[in-house]
Amino acid sequence: MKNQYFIDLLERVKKRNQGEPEFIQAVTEVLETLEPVVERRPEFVEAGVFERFVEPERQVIFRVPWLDDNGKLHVNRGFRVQFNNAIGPYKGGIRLHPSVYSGIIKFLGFEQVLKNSLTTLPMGGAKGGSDFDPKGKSDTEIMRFCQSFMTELYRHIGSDCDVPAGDIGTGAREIGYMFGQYKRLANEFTGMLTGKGITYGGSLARTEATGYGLCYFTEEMLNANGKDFAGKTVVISGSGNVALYALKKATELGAKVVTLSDSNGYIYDKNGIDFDCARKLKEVERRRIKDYLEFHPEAEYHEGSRNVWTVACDIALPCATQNEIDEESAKILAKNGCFAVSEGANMPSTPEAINVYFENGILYGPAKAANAGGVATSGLEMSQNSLRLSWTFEEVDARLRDIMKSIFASCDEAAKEYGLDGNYMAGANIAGFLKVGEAMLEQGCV
Ligand code: NDP
Ligand code: 2IT
Repeated sequence: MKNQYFIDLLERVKKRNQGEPEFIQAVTEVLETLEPVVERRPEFVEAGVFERFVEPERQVIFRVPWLDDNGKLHVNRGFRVQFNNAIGPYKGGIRLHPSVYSGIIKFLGFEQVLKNSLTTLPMGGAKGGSDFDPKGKSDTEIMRFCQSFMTELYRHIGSDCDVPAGDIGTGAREIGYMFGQYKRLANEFTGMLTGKGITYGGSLARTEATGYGLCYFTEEMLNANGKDFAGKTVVISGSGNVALYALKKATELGAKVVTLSDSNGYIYDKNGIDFDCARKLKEVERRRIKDYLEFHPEAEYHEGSRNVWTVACDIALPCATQNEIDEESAKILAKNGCFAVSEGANMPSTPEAINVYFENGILYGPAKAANAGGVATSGLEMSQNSLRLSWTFEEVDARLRDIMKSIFASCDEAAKEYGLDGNYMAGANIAGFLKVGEAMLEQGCV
């Protein structure tokens, strides 16, 4: 970073957010890529827009007590970080994973501000979650946790204020329990959560949206560079919501997806992963990915989730978690001839891995653009709830496809305008920031 104002600002962010490396990582990347903006637009500096941009508007941390099936009490910690509502109500998912702490929720909330801006829809950015581990819990334990979590969270959210949704560990089941509890506490039926079941206000295609959107964005990026998915070998990490529907759409677009993974290891199927089998195992039966071999004995299972990046591929779609591709893995991808990395997960590549992509001319689709299809479709769910009607799957999917095209175009154009042609990471950060920054300028010192 060369700009002294940004160097000083980043120092203050580091001091104020000690022990939160993921948040510092996200802010550093964004400030680095906004350097050309700060030089062209001094009014943002004069109005303190950047200072406000890196500081959440509100952070709530709360106790979540719940009883397990044996009557034993457990205490988890709940979070909601409402980062920025300059362009719309706060919006962003809820992560339930033992690794959750304020640094994770803050980095996700910060990224969400820019991502939501790129979607073209009026949504601010937020994130929430808990260090609760849903693995191995019964449905009744999950329900008691979700009810306790919402008993506090409900004070802070609402359809015109803050609209949470799913993320790691939070799917349709958890959203259902949280919705039920909110409705009971607030005595109102509104669209205060997205990712709801279809019978009570959910949108068709929301389940598929992040994975499908990732493939729509990636296909745009490939096409703009004279390439496409057809006939390509794809490596996908993760086997959750995003990974499964990325697998489905990439396969429909003519690619062969040869891997899926979980935190224990990965499967390799040289014939292409069988979507129906993987979906049933993971989404319906909540089993481990290695169980795929019971149905496809010709496939292989390898321990160690990071080793998935050693599988040779043309296109890599990381869909598990932050910092899952480090420098070493990126170098292996490059050596094996991978020409595109497009991110379904949030911040899955370390800064060193991103440098490797650029050094090797690998097309790089950054998370906040590439995985914005999930929240974009959440925005469409909010629109349908406000209209009190529901659109067909085809209509939502067509809107999603248009939004992903427009996100790619915004990233591409902003990168070109600032002399960074082909750097979609810089393009995403600049285009995402400009809309929020302009809104903050016009709204004064708030
Ligand atoms: P799920 O809970 O459905 O699936 C998560 C997957 O990632 C599982 O396979 C899980 O394996 C794996 N995983 C989680 N943590 C780790 C870890 N520390 N190391 C290795 N693997 C891990 O979550 P989603 O599919 O919804 O989310 C995946 C990613 O996509 C996240 O980064 C999320 O923030 C991002 N995202 C999600 C959106 C959505 O709409 N759901 C929208 C945009 C981004 P295991 O079962 O072993 O834990
Ligand atoms: O990271 C994300 O964009 C999500 N988890 C989806 C958020 C949403 O509000 O749909």
